[in-house]
Amino acid sequence: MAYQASHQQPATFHTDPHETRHVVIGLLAVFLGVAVGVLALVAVWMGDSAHTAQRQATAAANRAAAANRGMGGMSGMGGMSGMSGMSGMAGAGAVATPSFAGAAPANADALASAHKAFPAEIPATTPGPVVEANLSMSHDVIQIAPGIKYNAWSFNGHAPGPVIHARLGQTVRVTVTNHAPMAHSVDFHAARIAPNVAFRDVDPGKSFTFSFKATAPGVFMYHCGTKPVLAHIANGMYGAIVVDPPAGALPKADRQYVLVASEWYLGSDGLKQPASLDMTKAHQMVPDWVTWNGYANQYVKHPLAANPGETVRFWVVDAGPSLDTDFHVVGTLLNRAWVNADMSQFQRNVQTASVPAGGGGVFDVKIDQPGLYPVVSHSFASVDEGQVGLLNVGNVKGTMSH
Ligand SMILES: [Cu+2]
Repeated sequence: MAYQASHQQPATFHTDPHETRHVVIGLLAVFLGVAVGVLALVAVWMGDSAHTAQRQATAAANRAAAANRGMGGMSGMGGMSGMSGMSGMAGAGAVATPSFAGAAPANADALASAHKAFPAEIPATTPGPVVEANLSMSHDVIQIAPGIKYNAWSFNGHAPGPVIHARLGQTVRVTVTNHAPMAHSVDFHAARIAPNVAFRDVDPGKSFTFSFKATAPGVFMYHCGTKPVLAHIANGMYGAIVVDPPAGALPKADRQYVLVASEWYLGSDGLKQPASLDMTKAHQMVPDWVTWNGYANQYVKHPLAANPGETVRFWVVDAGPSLDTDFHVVGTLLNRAWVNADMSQFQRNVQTASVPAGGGGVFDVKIDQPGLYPVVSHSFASVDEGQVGLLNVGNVKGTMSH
């Protein structure tokens, strides 16, 4: 009963002016002493911060130098073809190429219309205890925007790679076959497995199989984990795996779409010749293009569809390599947001939900009014660089004016 004891002795006040002066001087002295101590601590902290900043700068320079050495190793392994996915080394003092954002040939609109959009509809699950994920690694010229060619490294010839759809408790058997001129690997975020074994480098011409059990529901990234990982992801080696929770565990969805966000860092405009990765831009995180499912604005010309009143579920992965996605659907709220793809709970009526690089999120919208609803990252630089699609509710005509 300490609080009672403190009230047993009423406080007394000194009224003698001399004593008051002594008390004030004493308090002042104590205050100054404390202030000097605090200043000393601040000085020490500032010195330490400067050291930390210097250490971080040195570490960054070392990482960049190591990345360059990694590139050298690749060119040794793969010759010119191995190097074709790379330009603009990231060494100290390296200067990024200018921005090629928005580059477009004269017939860009026709090319956008003719482009076959990456299927965003979730693929069917596989019956039985095992899901086969066959991933072929290769180096291919792909298109990342109308008329923009890119020297990609890919799974199954496309970036993103195929969407894998598993159910909780199924075994995912992954077979990677390397048709590329350099080593690659695959890292599944949905797996609980020793990475030094399962995610190991696979040499050119070789094949490797490993299995893991899908122990958690959600949507997860998979990607090449070969060093430098920044380059392998930036060049297109990523995809999504959806793991369904048990039947009936989630509210019913009428439509389900999988969207993989990623950035592209180009060493040239990619109009005449395919562009290759600019590692300096990648380090600086200043992309030329940002995309849903690997191609700028593809769902503007080829919108995702829904009927009024339907629940549409988006399974979203942000492949990065470095930027987050701030998921937002213009004209509505996210009725349910399983943030970070934690399927055990959802938030309601969320305006924008963050999907971190290397992470996922699951979002439901239910739109009653027919119209065109843009699906964006509300980090709007990314919209300007191509990360926008349309959800066409009720098969309305026309397109967005903004
Ligand atoms: Cu790779």
